[in-house]
Amino acid sequence: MIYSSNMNNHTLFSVLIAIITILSVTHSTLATEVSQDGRAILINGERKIILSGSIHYPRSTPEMWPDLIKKSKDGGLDAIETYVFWNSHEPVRRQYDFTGRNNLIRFLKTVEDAGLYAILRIGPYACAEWNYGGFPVWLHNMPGIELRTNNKVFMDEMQNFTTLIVDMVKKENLFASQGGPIILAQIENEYGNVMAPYGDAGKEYLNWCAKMAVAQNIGVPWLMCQQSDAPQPMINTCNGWYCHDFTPNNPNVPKIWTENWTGWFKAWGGKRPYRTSEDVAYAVARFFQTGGTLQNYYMYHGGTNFGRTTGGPYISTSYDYDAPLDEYGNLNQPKYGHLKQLHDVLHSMEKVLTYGDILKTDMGNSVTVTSYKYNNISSCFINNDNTSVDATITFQGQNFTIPAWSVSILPDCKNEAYNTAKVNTQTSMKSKISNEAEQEPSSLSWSWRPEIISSYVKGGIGEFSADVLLEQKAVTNDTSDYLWYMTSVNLDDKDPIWSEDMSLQINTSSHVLHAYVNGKEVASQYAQGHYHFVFYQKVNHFRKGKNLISLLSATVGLQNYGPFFDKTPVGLTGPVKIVGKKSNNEVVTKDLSSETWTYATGLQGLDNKKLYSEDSAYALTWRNDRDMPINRKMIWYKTTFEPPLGTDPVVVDLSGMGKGEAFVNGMSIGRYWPSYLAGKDGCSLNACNYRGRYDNNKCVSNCGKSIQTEYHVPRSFLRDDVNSLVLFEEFGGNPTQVNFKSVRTGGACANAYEGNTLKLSCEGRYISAINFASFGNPTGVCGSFQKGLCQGPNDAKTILTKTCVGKETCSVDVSEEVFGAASSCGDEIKRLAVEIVC
Ligand SMILES: *[C@@H]1O[C@H](CO)[C@@H](O)[C@H](O)[C@H]1NC(C)=O
Ligand SMILES: *[C@@H]1O[C@H](CO)[C@@H](O)[C@H](O)[C@H]1NC(C)=O
Ligand SMILES: *[C@@H]1O[C@H](CO)[C@@H](O)[C@H](O)[C@H]1NC(C)=O
Ligand SMILES: *[C@@H]1O[C@H](CO)[C@@H](O)[C@H](O)[C@H]1NC(C)=O
Ligand SMILES: *[C@@H]1O[C@H](CO)[C@@H](O)[C@H](O)[C@H]1NC(C)=O
Ligand SMILES: *[C@@H]1O[C@H](CO)[C@@H](O)[C@H](O)[C@H]1NC(C)=O
Ligand SMILES: CC(=O)N[C@H]1CO[C@H](CO)[C@@H](O)[C@@H]1O
Repeated sequence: MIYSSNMNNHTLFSVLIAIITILSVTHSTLATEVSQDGRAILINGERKIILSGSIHYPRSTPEMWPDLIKKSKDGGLDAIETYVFWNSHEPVRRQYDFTGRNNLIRFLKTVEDAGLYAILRIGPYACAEWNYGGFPVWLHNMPGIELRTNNKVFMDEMQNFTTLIVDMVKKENLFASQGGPIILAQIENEYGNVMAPYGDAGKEYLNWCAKMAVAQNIGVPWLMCQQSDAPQPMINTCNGWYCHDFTPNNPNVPKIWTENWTGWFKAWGGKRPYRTSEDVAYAVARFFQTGGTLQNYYMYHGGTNFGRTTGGPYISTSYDYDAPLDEYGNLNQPKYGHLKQLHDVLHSMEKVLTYGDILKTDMGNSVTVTSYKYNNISSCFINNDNTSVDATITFQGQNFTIPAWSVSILPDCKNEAYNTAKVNTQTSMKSKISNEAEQEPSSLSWSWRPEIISSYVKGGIGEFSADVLLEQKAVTNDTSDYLWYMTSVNLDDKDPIWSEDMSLQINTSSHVLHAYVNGKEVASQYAQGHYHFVFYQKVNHFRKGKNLISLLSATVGLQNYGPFFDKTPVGLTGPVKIVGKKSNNEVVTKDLSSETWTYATGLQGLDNKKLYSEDSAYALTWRNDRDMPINRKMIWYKTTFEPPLGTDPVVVDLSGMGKGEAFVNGMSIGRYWPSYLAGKDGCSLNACNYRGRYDNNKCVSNCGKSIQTEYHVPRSFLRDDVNSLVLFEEFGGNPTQVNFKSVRTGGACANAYEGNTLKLSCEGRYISAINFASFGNPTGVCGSFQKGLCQGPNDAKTILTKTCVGKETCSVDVSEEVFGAASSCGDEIKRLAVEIVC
């Protein structure tokens, strides 16, 4: 293999030449050689700095891909990385889907057309908050299978799918060895984090993965992330919040960071996690300071979990991830711009970082100078890891101040080109504009119909029966979120449990459980973040004779992480009991777990009749009368709307709704659950302090609120004239507040340091006014800036008004030449604070 690490440079070179010769005979496009050594990935023999970002193709639309990828390139990325999502491509065994959002080849070609590299994580296990880790649930139900271990049934299926993907990609000449964009591929994923419980079988499986991958003969190196014992020639890589302390398991492979988490995902009922730009930049700069040469942002664009693709349980439909590009593909400023500046500086130092000699000097108190020397070039990083105290150090006769928890980069070891804590990029504020086409939410007119459940709750009619409680995935293959469990029980007043005070007690691994007795609703409960809960509810209407108990179990995304995550049960795990309390307080229970249970998969309207579908045969069964039910369970609502004008991204605000699934023109835009509010405590009123180690609980907002009231409706789902919105409401809601909005930049703020050029932009609109501008030591935060004690003599507001108002973008040098000498500021580094209105 060309990337075998035990070859010397000379052999490597000859092998490469041989391969290029072979390839150039078969293909007209010129092959790109990808190899590696202890410092970096080499492209055509040259060591490279590679900045990559994750974009998962099914989380946006093919119409969005060119713009997302162009913005990634403009943001200074060299490569786009994606998983391959097995369950989207092979929903039924040997029946494939590579259309629309699943068009992997079109996505890779879009990356190629933009002139970027691609990193293909075939997995096929995908650790991405994706339903069931990307495994099709039919796989789980194959006889004799064990997932992610030395099991022939599983390995045959994994090899079959991996080979299918590799063959498709090869056929289109997309590997770099064929002249295509893919420079690296990945097999398995973070298996090292979970391997121990699998014992020897896990180790055997890992070795098999490596052999199977190598045999695919793709001509570019394979990665295994979080795998300290990755067999050669797999390159093991690091994932995490920080990776500067990581060392690969082989001195001849470079230090690669495959997942640098730019933020974190959101969960229903949870608070909103975010990660500051200062801290992401700090983590990246520390990685390159300590010899890293390839790193990937997880995510660069998070996007949307359309349909039922989200993992779980309880992961939200928005997968925004606080990434540099927001859910809709807009720039998330200042993160995008602050990282772009870092990328530009790192690229400018590519040669010295990949070929230079490294010298580390400890300056004490958590300050280190790392200098890189190559020929006559010297470049330096100075980091201050102290979490509270800024450091002033003297280095090569010059004084430098390094703010706490920051890295300064000096491409010539003399002048600071970048400091991770000094954000010179504007902070954009998104405003949501109501739909001009529909003036008021109340102008949407709704029709409705009930979901028909009577055959289950009154008739107990299902598809088959069994004398046990069955696990939900085993019955449904996850073809629906819903499974009915129904049983009959005879009661009379001689029954020991018969009493005035009878309850249902159900141990369940359902994510949501709705209970009905004798056709009448009892209650709906859910687990609140856990995988298992006990449903408990008093039932006043048990009767003498036959009683029908109908339990509807719902999933909200299947478990996708952890050892044996695939075996996490869902559905009624039992026991199911009737609990009777006698007047003397004696408690008697009747266990129904081994009664005869009748099963029915799915809901009639949702899964059989597909009432959301544009060409549903049931179009005439909707009612337009004035008696539209509000806050009632199991109701369908439907309306038509004209889309907001323009090209800005569109969202539908589902405030007032309970829980369910939403469809636009027959396409699912995902599950919704705006009624589930986050806990009230834990949000700080102050901005998050970026200093100190980050984790996903450190910076949260949105306490006491819904994690997601707005749902992305991709423009490509919409027609110019009339569109339909259909809501399946499971818990009860009121659609009269539902409305469509477009998302645009409403304004921006900046607080840039002297010596920088500040770029201001309304991202496609015009700057209409300058609300505030001051050069000196202004105080306050965006929205409440105030002039400081010192400032330049020229009126900053007038200067900015002249330069910027009426333009889409403008640039201004933050300097005394422009704003006048602010000598009263003394030694303090001067800043320009600006607030613009779009
Ligand atoms: C589920 O998948 C298994 C294994 O592929 C298959 O045998 C079974 O028929 C499927 N069941 C349903 C309900 O689709
Ligand atoms: C996958 O398995 C099917 C049989 O189920 C076989 O026809 C097909 O050739 C296999 N594909 C690959 C790429 O091995
Ligand atoms: C380094 O050397 C090269 C060639 O000798 C020269 O062109 C270049 O200007 C020098 N750079 C610096 C920073 O001295
Ligand atoms: C930061 O520096 C201060 C002052 O030198 C010192 O007291 C403190 O222990 C340091 N803290 C950390 C976390 O490095
Ligand atoms: C650096 O700082 C020290 C201590 O504050 C001071 O004595 C020295 O003059 C400074 N050097 C330069 C070049 O400014
Ligand atoms: C059912 O849940 C109760 C309450 O959490 C627990 O005490 C009991 O052990 C559970 N029973 C089973 C069989 O899981
Ligand atoms: C999945 C995983 O590796 N998580 C780790 C990521 O890094 C953070 C902090 O470095 C750890 O706390 C997580 O366990």
